[in-house]
Amino acid sequence: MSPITGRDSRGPGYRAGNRPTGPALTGSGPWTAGPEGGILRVMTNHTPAVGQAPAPAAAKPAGPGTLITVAPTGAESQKSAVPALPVTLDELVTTAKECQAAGAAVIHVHIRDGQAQPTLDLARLTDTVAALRESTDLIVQLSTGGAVTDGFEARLAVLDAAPDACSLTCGTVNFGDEVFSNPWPFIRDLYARTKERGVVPEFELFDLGHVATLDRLLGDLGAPHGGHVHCDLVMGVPGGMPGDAATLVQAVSALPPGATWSATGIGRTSVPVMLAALSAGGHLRVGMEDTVSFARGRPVTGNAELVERAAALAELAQRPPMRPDQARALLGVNGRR
Ligand code: KMH
Ligand code: ZN
Repeated sequence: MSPITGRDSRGPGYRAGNRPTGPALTGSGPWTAGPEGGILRVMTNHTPAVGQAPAPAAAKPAGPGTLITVAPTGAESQKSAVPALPVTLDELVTTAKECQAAGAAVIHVHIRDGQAQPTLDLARLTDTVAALRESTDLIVQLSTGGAVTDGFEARLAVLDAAPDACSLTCGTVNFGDEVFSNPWPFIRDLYARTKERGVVPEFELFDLGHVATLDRLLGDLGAPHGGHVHCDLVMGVPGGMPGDAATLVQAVSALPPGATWSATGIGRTSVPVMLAALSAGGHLRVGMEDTVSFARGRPVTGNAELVERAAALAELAQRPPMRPDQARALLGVNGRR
């Protein structure tokens, strides 16, 4: 994901009229807000006393396998500048098959229109979900973040394409010269809709403050569909948390008990974040949404080589890539609908 787009992207403020009309959901599960949990606990973890080590990681250590998510396209890079970027449905399906063979279990999907520009067109999204299901076993996770120019109503409507899973970003963040807008009412409505529709959310955390919002969300509305909390630390966005090992350890220590997590580093933070995540017991996200350089001065030739590198490092860490069925069990993703 390169947040340098040059497009005018001042997002609209969240309007009450955008809200879905589903029933209010009451909190349940271990995330009830209160003195022992919720925001207070997170704030405590964020601010160790001077000279004191950070609290030990509360999130669940990864099991024997590594969940690899591929984010092949994103909404920021232009096909004209990055010819290897998959932008058509055929290119996306080809990449998806290659990435599954290389060790990916989840695909995080942004789509493009006929001019290779980002779109949230529902018919295209629905066709994309069907095509990926037809050709791969990957868990299909649609982006609800879209592009910084996308409105809240269109981002909520992504769930109408009935994916297995979706991203759910837990707060607003500066995004290069732009703003990726995620106000609380939108987050809450999106989360409620995931529960109504039976879509498993992945909580995307671009900054440490987003963890407090995740705690608030779980406290207010209870556990996600599938019953398991899985987060993705998106690190190194200009305006978000930096992509380094110290920040990763801090963020992981603040996650809700029992949560699993992956991490992705944007641009040149890709490899350091991957190594830090593996050593801290986390899972991995890689792909051309997040980096278009394989190494300094060497453009990525395709998503599969990023997945291959992640899989090789996971093997080295003695936590080999999970198969899609193992990932479904971990994340609580139902069988095919
Ligand atoms: N394209 C970014 C503005 C997501 O997919 O949920 C948002 C993003 C996060 O990529
Ligand atoms: Zn994305």
